[in-house]
Amino acid sequence: MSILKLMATTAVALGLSWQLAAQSTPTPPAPVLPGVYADPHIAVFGKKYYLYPTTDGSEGWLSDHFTCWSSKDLKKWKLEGTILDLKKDLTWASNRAWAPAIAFKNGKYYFYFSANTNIGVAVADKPTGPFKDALGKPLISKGQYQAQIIDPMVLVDDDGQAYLYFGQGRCYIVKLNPDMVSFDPADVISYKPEGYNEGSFVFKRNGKYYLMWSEYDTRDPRYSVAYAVADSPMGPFVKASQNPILKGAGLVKGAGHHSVVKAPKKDEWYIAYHRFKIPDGNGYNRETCISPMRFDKEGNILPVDVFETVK
Ligand code: FUB
Repeated sequence: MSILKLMATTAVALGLSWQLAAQSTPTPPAPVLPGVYADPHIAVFGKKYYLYPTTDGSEGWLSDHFTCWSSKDLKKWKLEGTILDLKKDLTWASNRAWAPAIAFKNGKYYFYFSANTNIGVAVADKPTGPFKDALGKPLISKGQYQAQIIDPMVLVDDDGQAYLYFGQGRCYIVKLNPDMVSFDPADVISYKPEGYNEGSFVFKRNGKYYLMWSEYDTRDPRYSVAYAVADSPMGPFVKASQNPILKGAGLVKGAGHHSVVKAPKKDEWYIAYHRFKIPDGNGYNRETCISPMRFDKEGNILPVDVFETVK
């Protein structure tokens, strides 16, 4: 075969295989929130679900406020408005409003958030706010621990004890005091499972505590979610052998920084996460999606299908 003929045959073969690959890649579902929102923290209070995301759309994630969204079915989401405006509501930080988390205790809603790489806490009587800065200063300040002070998560256990998880680069864990806005620094422990980067999230199922986190950088298409399990909220956690449980596929890139919710009165679980916006997204333009999350009989989390939506 002449060189020219070989080149032509190879080009046809490559073209065909590209076409086949394009045809076999499923179309990604639409995001659940309109626009660019990331780090979604999902929760259920009563019969309503709530989402608390980071607002994307600027290089360096310079957003200065947090919004809240509500839904009865996890599919249609209503914007409840701005629930915390750093410029108006804080005296100690004015931007980089990132990765919040919500917790409910003693009739109050506690909103933990990253602001200019400190962690703060605000309190409200309703999940939709308005939230008021509880301390007038950060709960944890930049430089206080050997991690970037971002990405808080609070688990309130069945006995009412609350646990705070936070940190990028390393996961710190501590019991919160009953007031939900303080802790004993002497009780802080840290944990860095292989691959851990940021975005920790914890939930309890059948007496086991699942600590989940995101691996790689959020601007990396390989961004993904892994988990470890323990018998106690402070560990020791053992990383599951089947990881990651959430990652991009086909046109879905950078799927991560997630949270998990259980449907009331059912063993039905959903994972909220962000991915690069489709089309033309990147680590600063991400969008929020929700997919079902399932377990096997042993309680291992099964890989999430990023093309599956809530039925
Ligand atoms: O959204 C800003 C930052 O990007 C978050 O704090 C990280 O977890 C990453 O998702």
